[in-house]
Amino acid sequence: MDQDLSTYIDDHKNWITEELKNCIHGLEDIPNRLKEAMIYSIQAGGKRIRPILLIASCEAFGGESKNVLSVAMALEMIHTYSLVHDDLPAMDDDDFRRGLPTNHRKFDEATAILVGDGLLTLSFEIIANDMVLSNKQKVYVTKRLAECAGPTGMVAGQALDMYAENKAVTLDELEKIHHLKTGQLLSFALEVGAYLGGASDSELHVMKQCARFTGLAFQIKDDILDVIGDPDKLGKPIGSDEINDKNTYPKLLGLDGAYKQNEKYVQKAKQALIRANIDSTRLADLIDYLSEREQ
Ligand code: GRG
Repeated sequence: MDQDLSTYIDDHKNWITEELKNCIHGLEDIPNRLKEAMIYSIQAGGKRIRPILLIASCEAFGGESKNVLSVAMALEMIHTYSLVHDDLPAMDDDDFRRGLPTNHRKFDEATAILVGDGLLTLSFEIIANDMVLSNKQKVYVTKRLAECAGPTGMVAGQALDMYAENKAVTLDELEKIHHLKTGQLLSFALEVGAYLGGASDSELHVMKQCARFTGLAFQIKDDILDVIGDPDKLGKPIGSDEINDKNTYPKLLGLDGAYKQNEKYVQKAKQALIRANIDSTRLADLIDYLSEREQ
């Protein structure tokens, strides 16, 4: 990876992580165990790609990173909540996340549920308390965050994904699931970053297209990494006893087909950036990084 991009990612990752930790450390009147469990998942690693995309998108339209810090943190809190809940026994029932015991394994199931609830609500609180955003900006950000994360966004995607388990889905159905489940928070990052950076309505329209293709490319790469890590997941029939029952791009398209689809969406996302007519080198590099990442 280009040294400049690598430094940009590392610097922002460290900054966001510090601010998230400080935010939760600073909460008063919160039960110790809940605080400890929230900090555990917030600092357990993670690429921080959503806040970094939000900041880069804001900067591409002339905005400053410090002005969108609370929104970037709110977005990462919601992402973290979704992972903590996704790992629960009632959902994916995972023992490890980011190389560490999942929240409910380290603490307990009820605490992990409350960690997710706490992070979700805290995200809206920090936007409401932000001293830099105007009230108009707060309303826009809150509305889009609720839409992207809620029951017509990420939560809908998670529900559709669960209900599709053990069933064969078409490519269109799979894209819908991923567009909602993974794509919505990534879309929020690119769209709302642009909005807060001062993008016009037509620029926002183009950034939404860029966001859609970026989200799909990200998910396809996630599926590819999953299969590369465990080739048994490729090609076994849905419903087979031997394998997990997830629908993935490599399962529908084959590994080569999934790589090609990923590349197609990366190109479409970058073409949208060109149409936005901004200095988008950083964003284009980040989109490449997402599709080339190894974890
Ligand atoms: C529980 C409401 C609810 C939603 C969960 C996003 C999600 C919805 C579940 C996660 C399942 C999953 C592993 C999806 C694949 C794509 C994805 C979101 C991967 C994790 O995101 P990264 O790679 O994670 O940004 P890090 O660890 O880097 O933060």
